[in-house]
Amino acid sequence: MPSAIEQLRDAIAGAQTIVISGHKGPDGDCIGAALALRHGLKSIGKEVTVFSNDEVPKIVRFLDPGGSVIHLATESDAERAGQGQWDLGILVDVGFTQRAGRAEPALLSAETLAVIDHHEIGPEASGEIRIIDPSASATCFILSKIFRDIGLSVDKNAATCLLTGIVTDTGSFRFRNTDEESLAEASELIRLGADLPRISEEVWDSRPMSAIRLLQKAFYNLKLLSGNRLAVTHLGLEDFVDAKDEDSEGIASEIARIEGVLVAAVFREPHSERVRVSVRSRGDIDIAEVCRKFGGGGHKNAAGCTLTVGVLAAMERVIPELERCLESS
Ligand SMILES: [Mn+2]
Repeated sequence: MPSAIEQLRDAIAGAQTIVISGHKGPDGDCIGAALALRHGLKSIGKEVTVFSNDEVPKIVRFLDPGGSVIHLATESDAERAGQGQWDLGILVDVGFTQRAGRAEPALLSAETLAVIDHHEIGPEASGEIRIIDPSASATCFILSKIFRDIGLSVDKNAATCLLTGIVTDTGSFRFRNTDEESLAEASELIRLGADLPRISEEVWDSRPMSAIRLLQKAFYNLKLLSGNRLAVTHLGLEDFVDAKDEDSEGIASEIARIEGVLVAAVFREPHSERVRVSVRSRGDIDIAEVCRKFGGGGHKNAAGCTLTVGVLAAMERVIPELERCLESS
């Protein structure tokens, strides 16, 4: 029985057309992984298409100056994409095709589907080929480790894409998932030409004013609960008139920085009655479990969920669960 890595290597070797997508609400890891694969696959002559349910977030747009990621904005885009006959589909940074949103039909139309992910997803994950390692700091870390084994070579551009995923998912090597291996892999990627100063500049130090305004509002709405161990804030529909949801990226981590706070949650309603909740925790407090109760998921210390109610109703439902989680740990 060939290993999953061997299976993917063979599937790539045998494929001419390849479709790639990450999850809805793409982040640096998911876009970095998709574009690194695109670079590697194109350099060996494959026809590669990268789809995304949502636009590439601004912080990682520098990875795709040619705009190669195709944004599937409507259901008819999704349908058309699903008619392309792909030899191989690759889903990155998520375990279920459903979470690829409008890119799902394209992935499902592929003859073979591979999944590369670092989330805790269980045996019911999508794909015939699964390369899944929940202990990995980032999907880009996994990908970087296996890149050569699946028949691809890491050029400068691919190295920058891969390092971007590791940098964003580890918060520039500050989060608890930062391990010796991630640092070693990052070092190897820098040796291969990855541009770390550029990544840092684009990812952390190029925030649009609209994002700072959201942060301002989030701090204004900040409340400390459960004996100052739970920090909660919210952004309502009206706060997103001049801002996009991606502008609220990073607010949860910002709130979680407060001394003594063990759990931090941001509730935001960028679209009416669709509240996205981002939760961060410290130490052994597993907030992914709380998010799973609401149909979401993630990692022990960084997770999220979406509720189809207004922002205040979402807070009423989730906050007691977070308080319970704090009390029991
Ligand atoms: Mn990731």
